[in-house]
Amino acid sequence: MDCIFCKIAAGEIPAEKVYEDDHVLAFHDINPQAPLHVVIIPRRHIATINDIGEADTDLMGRLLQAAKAIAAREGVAGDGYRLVVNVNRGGGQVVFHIHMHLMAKRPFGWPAG
Ligand code: D5M
Repeated sequence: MDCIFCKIAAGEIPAEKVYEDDHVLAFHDINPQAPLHVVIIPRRHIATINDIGEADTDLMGRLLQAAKAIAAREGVAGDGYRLVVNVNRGGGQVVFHIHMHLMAKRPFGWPAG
């Protein structure tokens, strides 16, 4: 499968990892939109949030647990951070392997752009 995030998860493409466990991997975004911008992915390929099933409920929770751990480790939990999941092209998704963006260390407006 020609998926860049699968290749990162398989170690075939380098990434600046900040977190990993058996199910989840996180690395610095190659095109950061904030001073801290981390991409958090499930190791298993799922294209979009539209494709998750009941059996993926625990895995999706693990993405949030990883985000919490990374925020604490990076020292941004108290000040705050932005978590974003883009879904399909209309939602701004470019890489079709589910991922959560963790961004911090700058102000964030609302509604999101
Ligand atoms: O966001 C996809 C994100 O993935 C985008 O912010 C760039 C990032 N990206 C793409 N390729 C790489 C590699 N090789 N390393 C690190 N980050 C990467 P989306 O939500 O799909 O718009």
